[in-house]
Amino acid sequence: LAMLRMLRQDFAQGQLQLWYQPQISLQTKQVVGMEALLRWPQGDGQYVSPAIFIPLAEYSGLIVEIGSWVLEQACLQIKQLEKQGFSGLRIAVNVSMPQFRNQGFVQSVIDCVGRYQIKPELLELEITESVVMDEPKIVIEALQKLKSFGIKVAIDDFGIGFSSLSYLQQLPLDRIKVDRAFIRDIDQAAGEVIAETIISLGKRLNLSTIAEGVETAAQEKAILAMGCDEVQGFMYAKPMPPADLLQYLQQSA
Ligand code: G
Ligand code: G
Ligand code: MN
Ligand code: NA
Repeated sequence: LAMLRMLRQDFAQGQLQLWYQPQISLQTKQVVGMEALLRWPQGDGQYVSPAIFIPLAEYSGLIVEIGSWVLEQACLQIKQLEKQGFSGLRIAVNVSMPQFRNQGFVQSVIDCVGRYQIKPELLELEITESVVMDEPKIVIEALQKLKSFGIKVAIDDFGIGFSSLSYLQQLPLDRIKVDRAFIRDIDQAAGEVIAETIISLGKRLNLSTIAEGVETAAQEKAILAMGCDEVQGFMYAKPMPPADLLQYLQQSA
């Protein structure tokens, strides 16, 4: 595959970028953290969508190397933000199944946190329902070790996958990310009921909830009324390159 060859080459040459999308507390309106999102720039100023190149990286196994680079960048960013006076901001990183299958994964995350001497609770791992369902035993065991070290765990895109609710009990979760499909449809009866149900499920399980893809004031109002804790969406900020992050944080402080 030509695209995989290009991805491998650009990654090796340091061309991949890690961008950050702010996450905001609905109670305080303060930025509480951000999600790290890969970007693959092309020569013409365009970007290949992660929806295209992440599956390719997963299928080929390249995601293991890319993923450890992402973790390294995220830990470095947490450290840099701390030096710049933003010491309590967490960074969430997406983790794919091939990374969990790698024997050294848990230790490599712990080592990374140690190398940068950051608080483990400022690093959050995002896993999707499909990752959980793929190899529940491997994933639960790895997350339990990481959790006991202090690292946070969020379940991503919640509600659109096919995970059994019993995994909400078995996984050492801190946060549920309500998939943006339900936020988009929150002005419709079904979307509203589903968003509300996920948020109250989270509350009753003592998990923090974050709504993804919030784009309008009406959507914000609706999830606030449902008791959602945090938001992430274009209404607040789009994913931005690290060079823009400090200025954004200073402006919103
Ligand atoms: O930023 P955007 O909406 O285009 O990202 C699409 C998807 O790509 C995200 O929802 C996420 O699942 C995936 N993605 C982005 N960055 C990473 C990453 O660093 N690792 C993994 N495994 N997936 C990522
Ligand atoms: O990992 P996950 O698939 O949840 O990644 C989140 C993706 O959602 C990112 O790629 C980001 O670009 C996208 N996103 C974040 N906020 C919004 C939003 O308000 N609207 C839309 N359409 N997409 C968003
Ligand atoms: Mn995510
Ligand atoms: Na998501």
